[in-house]
Amino acid sequence: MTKPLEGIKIIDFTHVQAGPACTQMLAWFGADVVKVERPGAGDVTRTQLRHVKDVDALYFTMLNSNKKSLTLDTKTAKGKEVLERLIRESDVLVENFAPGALDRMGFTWEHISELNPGMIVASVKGFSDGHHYEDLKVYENVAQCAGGAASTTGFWDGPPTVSGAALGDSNTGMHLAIGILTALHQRDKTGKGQKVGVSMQDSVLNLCRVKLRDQQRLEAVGYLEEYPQYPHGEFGDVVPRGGNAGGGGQPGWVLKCKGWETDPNAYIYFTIQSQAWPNVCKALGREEWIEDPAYSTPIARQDKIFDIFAVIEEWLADKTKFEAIDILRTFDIPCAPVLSMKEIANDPSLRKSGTIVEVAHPTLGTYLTVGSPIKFSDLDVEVTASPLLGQHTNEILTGLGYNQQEIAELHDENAV
Ligand code: CAO
Repeated sequence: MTKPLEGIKIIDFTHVQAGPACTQMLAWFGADVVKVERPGAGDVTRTQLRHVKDVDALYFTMLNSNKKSLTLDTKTAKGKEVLERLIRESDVLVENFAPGALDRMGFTWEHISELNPGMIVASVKGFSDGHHYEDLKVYENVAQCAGGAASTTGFWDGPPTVSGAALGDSNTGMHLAIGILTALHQRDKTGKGQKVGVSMQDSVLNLCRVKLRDQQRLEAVGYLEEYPQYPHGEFGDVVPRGGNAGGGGQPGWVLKCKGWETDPNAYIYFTIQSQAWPNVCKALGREEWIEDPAYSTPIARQDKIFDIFAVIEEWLADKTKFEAIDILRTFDIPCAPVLSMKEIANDPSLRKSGTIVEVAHPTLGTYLTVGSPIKFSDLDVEVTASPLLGQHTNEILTGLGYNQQEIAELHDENAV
């Protein structure tokens, strides 16, 4: 079967997480992704957080599957020449270097588009072009703080908190992938390439849209009725941290289940959605709350929402999180167990759907990774091992027209 992105050639000049997550996804969907790495060193994640000596770390293998690796020193004259050949016959160059690094290497947008007017140059930076912090180097948590996630995450009596989800890194990579596919689509119509830029700050903020909504509501009326601070607490002039409150109109909370004293994840998320309120009452055996005006509307419930959660926790006290969900699902109540990474790794449904996959790697052995979260009716996404450093160097150079002797010279001069 032909894969949707087959024939699209991508120069993958990315490192760490944000860029590699983008190009990995495009590789899954069939693009020919050539990861360009510095000879002898490669992507820093090959060695970061290793758990097997001298073997590529999971940090690398889980973000670079389905790619090829070309070692190339693009600061040498010969290396630049190889990159120029590669640019002439590729469709997309993706990079997430520090601001200005590609220019300093001599590969400005003008130079690249001169070499190949159809080229799409896609970049991740910490902040967008022209931003007053545009010169900053940025990592995950820095972006979460700059993008509004940290100030709105955590509990009101604690400090700003970052999420375990890679909102700054992988999320930015996903935004970039959308940008690249859009630019490819436009190129089909115009024949022209273009620059695509995504900043980590912007990508985090795009996921914090509801918090910007809340800032405006707060400024208009002075309170936010779905936050735990309402009606008993105080509001200042900025969106407060709301603990585990729902971000939308559905109040909810993380509630203790049987075993919470010893198991840090013996909890469920319970949502008191308006439409589900009669069923919540039935599940709890509190049918009298259905018609009681003190409980029957969301606004009536809000001042005693934590008393209601306490009643639900009483109900949960003799049920494991899985037993509780099995009961609540029969009442059509939106809820889920808080799953640990161990439970996720072994979840039969995630294995069956290909969201958790086992990959055989030549030196690391078999490891687990997250497969495609996007499912297609006409594409099976196969996840293959990440390349060893320089595994495809000679193959790619041959494809670019270099003969054996020239390849040997490139190696001798440490250009590849
Ligand atoms: N051949 C020769 N030189 C190479 C090379 C190659 N194949 N690949 C990289 N280099 C050079 C770069 O040109 C750069 O050189 P100069 O500093 O002389 O311009 C140098 O290696 C270091 O690149 P860098 O500055 O990007 O790397 P860093 O480790 O100092 O910074 C990071 C890392 C991530 C903070 C920075 O790249 C960055 O801010 N990127 C944009 C935001 C981003 O993507 N962050 C997310 C990372 S995931 O958490």
